Amino acid sequence: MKKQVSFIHCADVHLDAPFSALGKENLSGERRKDLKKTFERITGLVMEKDADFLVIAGDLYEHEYVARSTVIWLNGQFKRLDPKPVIIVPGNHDPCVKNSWYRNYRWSENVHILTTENPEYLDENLGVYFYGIGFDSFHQACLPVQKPPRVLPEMINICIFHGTLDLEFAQSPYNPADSDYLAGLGFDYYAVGHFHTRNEEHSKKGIINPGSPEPFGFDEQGEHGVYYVNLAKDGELKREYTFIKTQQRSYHEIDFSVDGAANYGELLEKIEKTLDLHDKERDIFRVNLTGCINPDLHIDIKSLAQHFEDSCFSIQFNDYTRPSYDLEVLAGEKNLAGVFVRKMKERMESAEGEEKQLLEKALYLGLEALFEGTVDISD
Ligand SMILES: [Mn+2]
Repeated sequence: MKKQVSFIHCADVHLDAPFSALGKENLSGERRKDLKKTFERITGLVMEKDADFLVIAGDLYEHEYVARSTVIWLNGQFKRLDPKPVIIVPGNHDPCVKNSWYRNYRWSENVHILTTENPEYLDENLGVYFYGIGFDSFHQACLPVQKPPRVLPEMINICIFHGTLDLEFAQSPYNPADSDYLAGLGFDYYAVGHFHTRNEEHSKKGIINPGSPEPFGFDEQGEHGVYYVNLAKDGELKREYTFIKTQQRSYHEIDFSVDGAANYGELLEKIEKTLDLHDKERDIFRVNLTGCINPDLHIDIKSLAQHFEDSCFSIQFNDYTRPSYDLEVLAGEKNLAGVFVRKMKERMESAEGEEKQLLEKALYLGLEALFEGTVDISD
Protein backbone atom coordinates (compact mmCIF):
# COMPACT_ATOMS: atom_id res chain seq x y z
CA MET A 1 0.00 0.00 0.00
CA LYS A 2 1.31 3.41 -0.94
CA LYS A 3 -0.16 6.73 0.00
CA GLN A 4 1.05 10.10 -1.10
CA VAL A 5 -0.37 13.58 -0.64
CA SER A 6 0.82 17.13 -1.15
CA PHE A 7 -0.61 20.28 0.40
CA ILE A 8 -0.02 23.92 1.31
CA HIS A 9 0.25 24.71 5.03
CA CYS A 10 -0.37 28.31 6.08
CA ALA A 11 -1.33 30.05 9.32
CA ASP A 12 -1.91 33.52 10.82
CA VAL A 13 -3.15 35.35 7.74
CA HIS A 14 -5.08 37.77 10.06
CA LEU A 15 -7.41 39.09 7.34
CA ASP A 16 -8.73 42.60 8.12
CA ALA A 17 -6.12 43.19 10.86
CA PRO A 18 -6.30 46.91 11.79
CA PHE A 19 -2.55 47.69 11.37
CA SER A 20 -3.13 50.56 13.79
CA ALA A 21 0.62 51.02 14.35
CA LEU A 22 0.96 52.36 10.80
CA GLY A 23 -1.06 55.38 11.87
CA LYS A 24 -2.42 56.73 8.63
CA GLU A 25 -5.74 55.15 7.66
CA ASN A 26 -4.85 54.91 3.95
CA LEU A 27 -1.71 52.87 4.75
CA SER A 28 -3.49 50.41 7.03
CA GLY A 29 -6.10 50.02 4.28
CA GLU A 30 -3.32 49.24 1.81
CA ARG A 31 -1.94 46.62 4.20
CA ARG A 32 -5.35 44.98 4.50
CA LYS A 33 -5.42 44.78 0.70
CA ASP A 34 -1.93 43.23 0.88
CA LEU A 35 -3.29 40.47 3.13
CA LYS A 36 -5.90 39.60 0.51
CA LYS A 37 -3.27 39.58 -2.25
CA THR A 38 -1.14 37.29 -0.09
CA PHE A 39 -4.03 34.93 0.48
CA GLU A 40 -4.78 34.93 -3.26
CA ARG A 41 -1.16 33.93 -3.76
CA ILE A 42 -1.68 31.05 -1.29
CA THR A 43 -4.77 29.67 -3.05
CA GLY A 44 -2.90 30.28 -6.32
CA LEU A 45 -0.07 28.07 -5.05
CA VAL A 46 -2.50 25.23 -4.30
CA MET A 47 -3.63 25.36 -7.95
CA GLU A 48 -0.16 25.90 -9.41
CA LYS A 49 1.33 22.95 -7.49
CA ASP A 50 -1.84 20.95 -8.02
CA ALA A 51 -1.69 20.22 -4.29
CA ASP A 52 -4.33 17.90 -2.82
CA PHE A 53 -5.59 20.31 -0.15
CA LEU A 54 -5.00 23.52 1.83
CA VAL A 55 -4.41 23.53 5.59
CA ILE A 56 -5.01 26.75 7.60
CA ALA A 57 -3.67 26.52 11.16
CA GLY A 58 -5.62 29.32 12.85
CA ASP A 59 -5.95 33.12 12.92
CA LEU A 60 -7.20 33.21 9.34
CA TYR A 61 -9.07 36.47 10.06
CA GLU A 62 -9.55 38.83 13.00
CA HIS A 63 -12.99 38.13 14.45
CA GLU A 64 -13.33 41.63 15.92
CA TYR A 65 -12.53 43.46 12.68
CA VAL A 66 -13.40 41.18 9.79
CA ALA A 67 -15.99 42.63 7.39
CA ARG A 68 -18.81 40.59 5.90
CA SER A 69 -17.48 41.52 2.44
CA THR A 70 -14.12 39.94 3.37
CA VAL A 71 -15.85 36.73 4.50
CA ILE A 72 -17.71 36.57 1.18
CA TRP A 73 -14.46 37.20 -0.71
CA LEU A 74 -12.73 34.50 1.38
CA ASN A 75 -15.41 31.98 0.56
CA GLY A 76 -14.89 32.83 -3.11
CA GLN A 77 -11.23 31.91 -2.67
CA PHE A 78 -12.26 28.56 -1.19
CA LYS A 79 -14.74 27.94 -4.03
CA ARG A 80 -11.91 28.50 -6.46
CA LEU A 81 -10.19 25.43 -4.94
CA ASP A 82 -13.28 23.21 -4.95
CA PRO A 83 -13.24 20.16 -4.92
CA LYS A 84 -9.84 20.32 -3.19
CA PRO A 85 -10.52 20.33 0.57
CA VAL A 86 -9.66 23.31 2.79
CA ILE A 87 -9.08 22.32 6.42
CA ILE A 88 -9.33 25.12 8.99
CA VAL A 89 -8.61 25.18 12.72
CA PRO A 90 -9.78 28.36 14.52
CA GLY A 91 -7.09 30.30 16.41
CA ASN A 92 -7.28 32.81 19.26
CA HIS A 93 -8.07 35.69 16.86
CA ASP A 94 -10.78 33.76 14.97
CA PRO A 95 -12.08 31.42 17.71
CA CYS A 96 -15.19 29.36 17.16
CA VAL A 97 -17.29 31.51 19.53
CA LYS A 98 -21.09 31.68 19.33
CA ASN A 99 -21.24 34.48 16.78
CA SER A 100 -18.27 33.18 14.80
CA TRP A 101 -18.42 33.24 11.01
CA TYR A 102 -17.32 29.63 11.24
CA ARG A 103 -20.68 28.80 12.83
CA ASN A 104 -22.92 31.32 11.10
CA TYR A 105 -21.91 31.35 7.48
CA ARG A 106 -22.63 28.88 4.73
CA TRP A 107 -19.11 28.03 3.59
CA SER A 108 -18.27 26.31 0.35
CA GLU A 109 -18.71 22.52 0.57
CA ASN A 110 -14.98 21.78 0.34
CA VAL A 111 -14.36 23.71 3.62
CA HIS A 112 -13.93 21.68 6.81
CA ILE A 113 -13.66 23.51 10.12
CA LEU A 114 -12.24 21.44 12.97
CA THR A 115 -13.59 22.63 16.33
CA THR A 116 -13.35 21.57 19.97
CA GLU A 117 -16.80 19.95 19.63
CA ASN A 118 -15.87 18.24 16.39
CA PRO A 119 -12.09 18.04 16.01
CA GLU A 120 -11.91 15.35 13.32
CA TYR A 121 -12.27 15.06 9.58
CA LEU A 122 -11.57 11.84 7.73
CA ASP A 123 -11.06 12.17 4.00
CA GLU A 124 -11.51 8.65 2.61
CA ASN A 125 -10.77 9.84 -0.91
CA LEU A 126 -7.32 11.11 -0.03
CA GLY A 127 -6.70 8.61 2.76
CA VAL A 128 -6.01 11.40 5.25
CA TYR A 129 -7.16 11.74 8.86
CA PHE A 130 -7.21 15.36 10.10
CA TYR A 131 -7.37 16.32 13.76
CA GLY A 132 -7.49 19.89 15.07
CA ILE A 133 -6.55 21.55 18.35
CA GLY A 134 -7.74 25.14 18.21
CA PHE A 135 -9.78 27.79 20.02
CA ASP A 136 -13.46 28.21 20.82
CA SER A 137 -12.76 31.25 23.00
CA PHE A 138 -10.34 34.19 22.75
CA HIS A 139 -8.10 32.84 25.46
CA GLN A 140 -7.35 29.28 26.57
CA ALA A 141 -4.79 28.87 29.36
CA CYS A 142 -4.63 25.12 28.73
CA LEU A 143 -5.48 22.73 25.90
CA PRO A 144 -9.22 22.26 25.27
CA VAL A 145 -10.91 19.12 26.56
CA GLN A 146 -12.06 17.30 23.46
CA LYS A 147 -12.39 13.88 21.87
CA PRO A 148 -8.89 12.32 21.79
CA PRO A 149 -7.34 11.65 18.37
CA ARG A 150 -7.42 8.20 16.80
CA VAL A 151 -4.32 7.93 14.66
CA LEU A 152 -5.01 5.48 11.83
CA PRO A 153 -1.92 3.52 10.71
CA GLU A 154 -3.33 2.83 7.23
CA MET A 155 -3.95 6.56 6.69
CA ILE A 156 -1.82 9.68 6.57
CA ASN A 157 -2.44 11.47 9.87
CA ILE A 158 -2.25 15.24 10.16
CA CYS A 159 -2.67 17.26 13.34
CA ILE A 160 -3.46 20.99 13.00
CA PHE A 161 -2.53 22.90 16.13
CA HIS A 162 -2.86 26.59 17.00
CA GLY A 163 -0.98 27.50 20.18
CA THR A 164 2.28 28.10 22.00
CA LEU A 165 4.89 25.38 21.69
CA ASP A 166 7.59 24.62 24.28
CA LEU A 167 7.33 27.94 26.05
CA GLU A 168 6.86 28.84 29.65
CA PHE A 169 4.04 31.35 29.42
CA ALA A 170 3.38 31.97 33.07
CA GLN A 171 1.18 35.02 32.48
CA SER A 172 -0.35 34.61 29.08
CA PRO A 173 -0.60 31.01 27.93
CA TYR A 174 -2.44 30.21 24.68
CA ASN A 175 -3.02 26.46 24.24
CA PRO A 176 0.42 25.65 25.67
CA ALA A 177 1.86 22.30 24.60
CA ASP A 178 5.33 20.84 24.38
CA SER A 179 6.71 19.32 21.23
CA ASP A 180 7.36 15.94 22.86
CA TYR A 181 3.72 15.71 23.93
CA LEU A 182 2.57 16.49 20.40
CA ALA A 183 5.07 14.09 18.81
CA GLY A 184 3.85 11.42 21.24
CA LEU A 185 0.36 11.58 19.70
CA GLY A 186 1.87 9.81 16.68
CA PHE A 187 0.82 12.04 13.78
CA ASP A 188 2.75 12.10 10.51
CA TYR A 189 2.68 15.90 10.31
CA TYR A 190 1.82 18.74 12.72
CA ALA A 191 0.61 21.90 10.99
CA VAL A 192 1.28 24.55 13.64
CA GLY A 193 0.21 28.19 13.83
CA HIS A 194 0.28 31.14 16.26
CA PHE A 195 3.81 32.55 16.29
CA HIS A 196 4.46 34.79 13.32
CA THR A 197 8.09 33.78 12.87
CA ARG A 198 8.64 30.57 10.94
CA ASN A 199 10.01 27.63 12.90
CA GLU A 200 11.45 24.35 11.62
CA GLU A 201 13.22 23.50 14.87
CA HIS A 202 11.08 20.38 15.43
CA SER A 203 10.75 19.35 11.79
CA LYS A 204 12.32 15.94 12.59
CA LYS A 205 9.22 15.26 14.68
CA GLY A 206 7.11 16.52 11.78
CA ILE A 207 6.24 19.76 13.64
CA ILE A 208 6.41 22.91 11.50
CA ASN A 209 5.21 26.47 12.00
CA PRO A 210 5.26 28.55 8.78
CA GLY A 211 4.76 31.84 10.64
CA SER A 212 2.51 34.51 9.14
CA PRO A 213 2.52 34.78 5.32
CA GLU A 214 2.76 38.57 5.68
CA PRO A 215 4.73 40.44 8.39
CA PHE A 216 2.83 42.70 10.83
CA GLY A 217 5.53 44.87 12.39
CA PHE A 218 9.18 45.73 12.95
CA ASP A 219 9.54 42.67 15.20
CA GLU A 220 8.72 40.45 12.19
CA GLN A 221 11.54 41.32 9.79
CA GLY A 222 12.53 37.86 8.46
CA GLU A 223 11.05 36.10 5.41
CA HIS A 224 7.33 35.34 5.52
CA GLY A 225 5.49 32.61 3.66
CA VAL A 226 3.95 29.14 3.68
CA TYR A 227 5.06 25.51 3.33
CA TYR A 228 4.51 23.17 0.45
CA VAL A 229 4.50 19.72 2.02
CA ASN A 230 4.73 16.23 0.51
CA LEU A 231 3.97 13.18 2.63
CA ALA A 232 4.43 9.65 1.32
CA LYS A 233 3.74 6.47 3.26
CA ASP A 234 5.02 3.20 1.87
CA GLY A 235 5.65 1.19 4.99
CA GLU A 236 7.77 4.07 6.24
CA LEU A 237 7.00 7.77 6.15
CA LYS A 238 8.72 10.23 3.84
CA ARG A 239 8.32 13.91 4.58
CA GLU A 240 9.37 16.74 2.28
CA TYR A 241 8.69 20.39 2.91
CA THR A 242 9.63 23.58 1.06
CA PHE A 243 9.24 27.13 2.32
CA ILE A 244 7.68 29.52 -0.21
CA LYS A 245 7.84 33.28 0.35
CA THR A 246 4.48 35.01 -0.09
CA GLN A 247 4.82 38.45 1.53
CA GLN A 248 3.96 41.67 -0.33
CA ARG A 249 6.15 43.99 1.77
CA SER A 250 8.96 43.93 4.37
CA TYR A 251 9.61 45.94 7.51
CA HIS A 252 13.06 47.52 7.95
CA GLU A 253 14.33 49.13 11.14
CA ILE A 254 17.51 51.07 10.36
CA ASP A 255 19.93 52.65 12.82
CA PHE A 256 21.36 55.68 11.11
CA SER A 257 24.25 57.66 12.56
CA VAL A 258 24.10 61.40 11.90
CA ASP A 259 27.83 61.76 12.76
CA GLY A 260 29.58 63.87 10.16
CA ALA A 261 26.51 65.46 8.60
CA ALA A 262 27.48 69.14 8.37
CA ASN A 263 24.09 70.48 7.40
CA TYR A 264 20.49 69.49 6.85
CA GLY A 265 20.92 68.98 3.10
CA GLU A 266 23.80 66.61 3.66
CA LEU A 267 21.78 64.69 6.24
CA LEU A 268 18.87 64.25 3.80
CA GLU A 269 21.26 63.09 1.10
CA LYS A 270 22.83 60.47 3.38
CA ILE A 271 19.47 59.13 4.52
CA GLU A 272 18.33 58.97 0.89
CA LYS A 273 21.40 56.87 -0.02
CA THR A 274 20.67 54.41 2.80
CA LEU A 275 17.03 54.08 1.76
CA ASP A 276 18.06 53.51 -1.86
CA LEU A 277 19.51 50.15 -0.79
CA HIS A 278 15.90 48.98 -0.32
CA ASP A 279 12.64 49.02 -2.24
CA LYS A 280 11.37 52.34 -0.84
CA GLU A 281 8.07 52.40 -2.65
CA ARG A 282 7.19 48.94 -1.45
CA ASP A 283 8.54 48.54 2.07
CA ILE A 284 7.95 49.97 5.54
CA PHE A 285 10.75 51.83 7.31
CA ARG A 286 11.64 53.00 10.77
CA VAL A 287 14.83 55.03 10.92
CA ASN A 288 16.50 55.54 14.30
CA LEU A 289 18.80 58.55 14.19
CA THR A 290 21.79 58.11 16.47
CA GLY A 291 25.14 59.76 17.15
CA CYS A 292 26.20 63.28 18.06
CA ILE A 293 24.77 66.21 16.23
CA ASN A 294 25.97 69.74 15.81
CA PRO A 295 23.76 71.75 18.27
CA ASP A 296 23.04 74.30 15.52
CA LEU A 297 21.52 71.58 13.35
CA HIS A 298 18.05 70.93 14.68
CA ILE A 299 16.39 67.67 13.73
CA ASP A 300 12.65 67.81 13.28
CA ILE A 301 11.52 64.23 12.73
CA LYS A 302 8.08 65.31 11.50
CA SER A 303 9.48 67.34 8.63
CA LEU A 304 12.01 64.58 7.92
CA ALA A 305 9.16 62.09 7.57
CA GLN A 306 7.31 64.57 5.35
CA HIS A 307 10.36 64.94 3.13
CA PHE A 308 10.46 61.19 2.43
CA GLU A 309 6.70 60.60 2.46
CA ASP A 310 6.24 60.76 -1.30
CA SER A 311 9.11 58.45 -2.22
CA CYS A 312 8.39 55.79 0.47
CA PHE A 313 5.38 53.61 1.16
CA SER A 314 5.74 54.24 4.91
CA ILE A 315 8.53 55.84 6.90
CA GLN A 316 8.90 57.08 10.46
CA PHE A 317 11.86 58.54 12.33
CA ASN A 318 13.04 58.35 15.92
CA ASP A 319 15.51 60.92 17.18
CA TYR A 320 18.11 59.37 19.51
CA THR A 321 20.82 61.89 18.65
CA ARG A 322 22.70 63.95 21.20
CA PRO A 323 24.05 67.44 20.67
CA SER A 324 27.85 67.47 20.50
CA TYR A 325 28.55 69.73 23.49
CA ASP A 326 32.07 69.51 24.87
CA LEU A 327 31.15 68.54 28.43
CA GLU A 328 34.74 68.75 29.74
CA VAL A 329 35.06 72.35 28.59
CA LEU A 330 31.59 73.28 29.87
CA ALA A 331 32.25 71.69 33.30
CA GLY A 332 35.31 73.93 33.70
CA GLU A 333 33.37 77.14 33.12
CA LYS A 334 32.46 79.48 35.95
CA ASN A 335 28.85 80.05 35.00
CA LEU A 336 25.45 78.44 35.42
CA ALA A 337 26.10 75.91 32.64
CA GLY A 338 29.36 74.89 34.36
CA VAL A 339 27.63 74.31 37.72
CA PHE A 340 24.81 72.41 36.02
CA VAL A 341 27.17 70.12 34.08
CA ARG A 342 29.29 69.39 37.19
CA LYS A 343 26.21 68.56 39.32
CA MET A 344 24.65 66.34 36.64
CA LYS A 345 27.92 64.48 36.01
CA GLU A 346 28.20 63.79 39.74
CA ARG A 347 24.71 62.33 39.80
CA MET A 348 25.34 60.30 36.63
CA GLU A 349 28.46 58.77 38.14
CA SER A 350 26.46 57.24 40.99
CA ALA A 351 23.54 56.17 38.77
CA GLU A 352 23.09 53.05 36.66
CA GLY A 353 21.12 51.73 33.70
CA GLU A 354 17.87 53.49 32.95
CA GLU A 355 18.39 56.19 35.57
CA LYS A 356 21.74 57.03 34.03
CA GLN A 357 20.20 57.33 30.57
CA LEU A 358 17.45 59.53 31.95
CA LEU A 359 19.98 61.81 33.67
CA GLU A 360 21.98 62.03 30.46
CA LYS A 361 18.87 63.07 28.57
CA ALA A 362 18.09 65.63 31.31
CA LEU A 363 21.63 66.98 30.99
CA TYR A 364 21.29 67.62 27.27
CA LEU A 365 17.79 69.04 27.59
CA GLY A 366 19.03 71.30 30.41
CA LEU A 367 21.90 72.57 28.27
CA GLU A 368 19.53 73.19 25.38
CA ALA A 369 17.27 75.18 27.71
CA LEU A 370 20.24 77.21 28.98
CA PHE A 371 21.66 77.95 25.54
CA GLU A 372 18.52 78.24 23.46
CA GLY A 373 16.10 79.48 26.10
CA THR A 374 13.63 76.86 24.95
CA VAL A 375 13.34 73.06 24.75
CA ASP A 376 11.55 70.97 22.17
CA ILE A 377 10.19 67.94 24.00
CA SER A 378 7.23 67.30 21.72
CA ASP A 379 8.60 63.91 20.72
MN1 LIG B 1 -2.69 33.27 17.36
